[in-house]
Amino acid sequence: MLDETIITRAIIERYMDKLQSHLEVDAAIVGGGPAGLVAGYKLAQAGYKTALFERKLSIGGGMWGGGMMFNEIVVQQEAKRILDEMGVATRQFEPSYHTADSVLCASTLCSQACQAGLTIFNLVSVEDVMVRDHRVVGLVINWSAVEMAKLHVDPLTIRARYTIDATGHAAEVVRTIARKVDASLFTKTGEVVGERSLWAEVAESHTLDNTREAFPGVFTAGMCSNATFGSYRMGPVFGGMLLSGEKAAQMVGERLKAEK
Ligand code: 48F
Repeated sequence: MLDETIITRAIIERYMDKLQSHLEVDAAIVGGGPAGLVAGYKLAQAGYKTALFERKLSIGGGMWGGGMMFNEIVVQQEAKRILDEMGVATRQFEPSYHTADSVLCASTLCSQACQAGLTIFNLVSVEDVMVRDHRVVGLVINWSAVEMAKLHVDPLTIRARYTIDATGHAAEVVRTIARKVDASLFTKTGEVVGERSLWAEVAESHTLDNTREAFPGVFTAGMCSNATFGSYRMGPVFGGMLLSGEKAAQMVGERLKAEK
C-alpha cells in the first residue's frame, strides 16, 4: 500500500534537510558544466562541504551536445587522466587526441561528483552575491522558475567561505560583482574583459592560467575563466574544462586548509 501523503512528506523533509544542512558551506560552485563538476568532485573528495547550484534541470552544461550536436567530445592527453580517474571510457583518435561519448561523460561526471559527496541543487539560479569587508561571503539564490517567469519573489541566501564561478561563457557571478560591487576585479581592466573568438590551442592553455581568484573569495573555473580574464573560446575540446575544475578545487582547498 502506498500513501501519497507519505511520499510527499518524504520528499519535502529530505529536501529541507539537504537545503538546511547547506546554508553554510566551505565551497559553493555556480554552474554544473564539466568545470564545476570536476571542481565539486575534487572538493567533496577532499572532505569539504560543497554545494553546486545549477540553473537548469539537467547537470552537465555544454557537454551533452558534443560539437554541433554530434554527441562526442575531444579530450587532449593532459586531461585524459581525469576521465580515467572518474571512470569515463575514452578512445584514442590520433596520438594525444581522445574522444568520449558526451552522454556517458556528462552522466558519469555528475554521478561521480555526487558519489564523492557533492550536493547538487538543480533548478536553482544564483542571482546575486553577498559582500562583506570587500570579500564575497555568500550567494543569493532563487528558483530558476521564478527567474524564468520573472515573478517578483525575493531570494534566499547561502553562506560560502569560497565561491567558484563555473557559469561558462556567461561568467555570471563575476559579472554581477563587476556590476554591483564598488570595487575592481583582479583583471587587467578591473572589469570582465570578455571572451575572444575561437582558437583551441591557446584557449586551452589560457583556461588554466586564467583559473584563479577574480575577486576576494571568488575563483573562476572553465570557460568563465577566459571570459573573465579575456581569452579565446575553444569549442568542443574539453580537457581545459576538466583541468580548470581540478585547479580551482586545488586553490580553494589550499585556502580552506590554511584558514582552518
Ligand atoms: O557552459 P558550461 O558547460 O561551462 P564550463 O564547465 O564548460 C564549457 C563547455 O561546456 C563549452 C566550452 C568548452 O569546451 O566552451 O561551452 O565552463 O556550464 C555552465 C553551467 O552553468 C549554469 C548553466 O546553466 C550551465 O549548466 N549557470 C550559468 N549561470 C548560472 C548557472 C547561474 N547564475 N546560476 C546557476 N547556474
